[in-house]
Amino acid sequence: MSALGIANETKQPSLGEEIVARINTLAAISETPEHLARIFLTEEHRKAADLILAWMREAGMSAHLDAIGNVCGRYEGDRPGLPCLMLGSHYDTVRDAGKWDGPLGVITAIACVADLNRRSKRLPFAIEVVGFADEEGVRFASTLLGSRAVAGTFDQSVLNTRDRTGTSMRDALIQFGLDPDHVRKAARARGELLGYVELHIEQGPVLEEKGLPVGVVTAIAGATRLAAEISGVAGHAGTVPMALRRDALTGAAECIVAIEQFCGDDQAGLLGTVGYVSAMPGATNVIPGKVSFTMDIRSQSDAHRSRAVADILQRIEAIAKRRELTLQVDVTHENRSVPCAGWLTSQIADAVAAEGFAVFELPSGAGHDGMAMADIADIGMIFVRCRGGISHNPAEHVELADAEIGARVLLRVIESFKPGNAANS
Ligand code: HGY
Ligand code: MN
Ligand code: MN
Repeated sequence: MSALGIANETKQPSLGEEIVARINTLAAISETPEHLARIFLTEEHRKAADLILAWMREAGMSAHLDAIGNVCGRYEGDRPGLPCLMLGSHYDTVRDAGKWDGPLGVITAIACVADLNRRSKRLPFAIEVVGFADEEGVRFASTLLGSRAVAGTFDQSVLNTRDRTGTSMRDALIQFGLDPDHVRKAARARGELLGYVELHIEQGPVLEEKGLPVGVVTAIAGATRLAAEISGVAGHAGTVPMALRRDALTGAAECIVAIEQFCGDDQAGLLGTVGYVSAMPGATNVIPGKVSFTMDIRSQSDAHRSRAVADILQRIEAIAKRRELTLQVDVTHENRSVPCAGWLTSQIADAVAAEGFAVFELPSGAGHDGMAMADIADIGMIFVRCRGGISHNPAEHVELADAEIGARVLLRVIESFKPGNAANS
């Protein structure tokens, strides 16, 4: 404070203030200013990576861009080369996104390391922070690309998938300055990681309803994503009688409503979403001849999800058959449910309690990079409350006080971290 009692302008902002400021700075890096979109292997990806790498270095980490475009920072332990506790989340977004989904975990982890660094505190293990380059799978019909590369489970065949403009992932990597044949260099070995902890917004309304700023995640629900194509016969809107039409779009519409009804009638919390539809040739006076749409089916139980996908396919096949349409369906993505490790969950719960909050455990209905990281490390997750449970929406919001509490919990998890028996097995 100055003699006049005015706060010194160089005062270190609180963790929450720093996090919120950086969330806003990162959100300005977008394909368009009106709608936040930061998509894999674009100019915005590059700008965001450069910014996050600079934040990592400022926090006392060595930092580099890896072979798939993830940003990776490392803060050494009390001697160099120790195995690490890895913290991370993603910095790509969906289209017309909120600014917290993904970046909150990356920025909070960096803020925690910066705090340790300011106190010159070294731990008996290293800390690594990873910002994954593609979790959402917006550009190519495949999700968790960044974390799969780190987990060593990146499927080389996805390099041949094309975005909606026809650019293959292989070419997009080359244009970005990366070598598609070297993606495997991003892979880490199980023994290098003591565990993986991800902080993320809840993306649902449960914590708000409970009046709690943070929650302890027990498991991440599995998901199946499918791409459907329905073909009928394109025709003249003014000449083909209604009874003689084979309209692909009305067929797709009936399928979409059937999916909604099937999932709505399910008593075990099945979720089904058709998030993308495209009709061809796409003119007011032409009966649609071909329609593509996606399906995203989720459940806490893998067995229930598999049965539901089979039942849904049976129903939409019957609709297509009755309407004399042909239906082609491909599975584009399949993730099993992933449990969080009990020993990490209990360390997170202890940190929440030590910060003075009730420990509340909940599963994640959304997918997260932890699903891929579970292949090489035990995982734990901290959820932070978001307003109205709204996510994948520009209205997504986290209060500064909750960002601060999330950071305090993560910092406590880091400083009290004890490797579990299951780690490195
Ligand atoms: O779709 C998901 O669950 C995640 O937000 N990518
Ligand atoms: Mn998301
Ligand atoms: Mn996310």
